[in-house]
Amino acid sequence: MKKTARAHTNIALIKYWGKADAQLRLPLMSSLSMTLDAFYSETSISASEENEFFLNDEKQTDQSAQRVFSYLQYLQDRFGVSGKLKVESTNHVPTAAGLASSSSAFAALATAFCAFYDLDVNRRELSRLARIGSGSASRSIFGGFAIWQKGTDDESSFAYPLDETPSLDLSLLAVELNQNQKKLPSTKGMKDAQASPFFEPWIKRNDLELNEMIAAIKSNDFTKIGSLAELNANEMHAINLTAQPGFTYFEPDTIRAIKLIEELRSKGIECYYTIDAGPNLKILTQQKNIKEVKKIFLSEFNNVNIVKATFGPGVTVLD
Ligand code: 2P0
Repeated sequence: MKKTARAHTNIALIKYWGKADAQLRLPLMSSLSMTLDAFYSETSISASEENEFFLNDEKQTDQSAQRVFSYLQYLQDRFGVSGKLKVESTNHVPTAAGLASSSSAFAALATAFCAFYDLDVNRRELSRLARIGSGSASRSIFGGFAIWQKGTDDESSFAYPLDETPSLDLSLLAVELNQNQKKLPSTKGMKDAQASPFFEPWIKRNDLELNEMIAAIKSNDFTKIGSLAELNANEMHAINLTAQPGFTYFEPDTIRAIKLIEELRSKGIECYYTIDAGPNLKILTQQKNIKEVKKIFLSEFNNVNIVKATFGPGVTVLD
């Protein structure tokens, strides 16, 4: 018997960037994301003679396999089930997009695990299980806009849907400026960032920024959503720069791209950016401006890859 689940990647508009509990992956702040249609992971679980992990048809034996196996062991202990498992995962994320993400991977893995053992879990519990695999995965259980409320313990830290099928005209352009593998894993980055003198003030702003974003989404206010997302991302990167010692995910092309977006805005082409734990930008824009934004980025940068996405669905069991 084999069970397969599909989960889509999400991009945070209000970022998760700090843990209160590393084991349980309890965050220091609530976050809000957009699930994307264009990028997803499909993961199958079946019984096996030994634990095996295949990613895009290649058997993995490195740290990524260890992370998957120890997560499966955690789930087996939690539910009192056993057996060796074969995990086969395919990332439908254009490698060019620089969007390979643990959010879709662990959401699909948690869901395939529950389907394989026929466990009766609702989506809230699924979100809690995915969270323990990777924080951002808690949000990929849901489509559209999802909020991960930070909570105070395993029980109370989960994501829930804000609007799974938004009618808002909002597209995301994933711009791959730099194909270099990120040098600083986000787990370490978010730990180091806590040394910034601006970390505490940022955490204090979390409720305010989250509520403003929720209000902007409820009123379909693209301008407000875009500006708030850009501000929140810049706050996260400001904290990295001011950690002791400071660091940044930005590359020279990241700054060039930020300036290009400012230039586009000054010409009346409305677009905003958000940036995660890497040098690439995700541009938030609307249908009428996609063509122009793409054209200008393609003419300013050599070899840039741009992939368009909009709202995607929550996790599903395929068979
Ligand atoms: C987010 N990021 O909210 C933030 C913004 C990157 C920047 O969640 O350590 O892979 O597995 O819980 O979820 C990336 O971190 O971290 C992330 P772990 P995760 O999307």
